[in-house]
Amino acid sequence: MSVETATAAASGANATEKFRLNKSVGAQVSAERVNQLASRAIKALVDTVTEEKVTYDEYNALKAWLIRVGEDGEWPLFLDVWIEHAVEEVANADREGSKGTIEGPYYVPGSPVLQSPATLPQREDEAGTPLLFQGRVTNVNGEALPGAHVEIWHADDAGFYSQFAPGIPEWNLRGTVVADDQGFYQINTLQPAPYQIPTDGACGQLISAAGWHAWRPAHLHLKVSAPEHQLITTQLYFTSDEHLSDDIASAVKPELILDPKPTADGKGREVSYDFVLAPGTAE
Ligand code: MBD
Ligand code: FE
Repeated sequence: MSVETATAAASGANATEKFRLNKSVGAQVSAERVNQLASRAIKALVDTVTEEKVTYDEYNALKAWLIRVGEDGEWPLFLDVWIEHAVEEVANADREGSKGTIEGPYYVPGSPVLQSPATLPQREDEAGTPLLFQGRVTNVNGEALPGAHVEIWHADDAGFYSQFAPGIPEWNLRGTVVADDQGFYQINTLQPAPYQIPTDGACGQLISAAGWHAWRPAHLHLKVSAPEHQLITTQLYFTSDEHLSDDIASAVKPELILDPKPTADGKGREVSYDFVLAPGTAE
């Protein structure tokens, strides 16, 4: 058996492959709209060159770096870390109900369906502090949404995601939890670790060349949905995490910070969070 290590190229290749598989490009975009957006984006780069007097050395460094982003499969990572937060804010600016934030590159649809109260799939010796995460899913009038789906995925205690880092069981720390007939959900899992985006690929190269850091605060990813309601894609963070105020992905919002308390048995932590879904269709 070969010993696999978590490389940027491997996790980037997985993220690129999953994107191709799961996110088919939907609506056609009109020539008018493509012209508007492409012209504006190119102009932003051209203005940067002109105003900053970019040299040929710098231009070639950019070219080499862009080629490497593709080779490392890091376009999903690059876009989700530096651009998606703005797309999410535009998309959900007028939506009622709970706040959302970015999906990021590591979502996989079709995780095991588990009735609440549920325990997420995990290894026998899964490391980490137990976390009981629970709450209620309602509509904007506070009425229960029985059978709502609380899809959750998160990194393990070492900061790795199943299906993107090697050697982790397929659905580890991923599940689709079905709320009970009063909209309550209860999920037993483990405290995720703060997450450092891969440092050995093109994105890591940019981060170190610019003197930035690669950290995201520890987080749970969620998609919460119910029939005839708008699906919410969100993340939840943990109070006193040192990266709440400097998330590399700019995806923290004050409404998304949990403050778990020790459980009665002293072995883990528990926290409640309610989701409010706006009327509408899934996406
Ligand atoms: C992550 O886990 C993540 O959530 C985002 C947005 C980017 C990279 C890794
Ligand atoms: Fe993440």
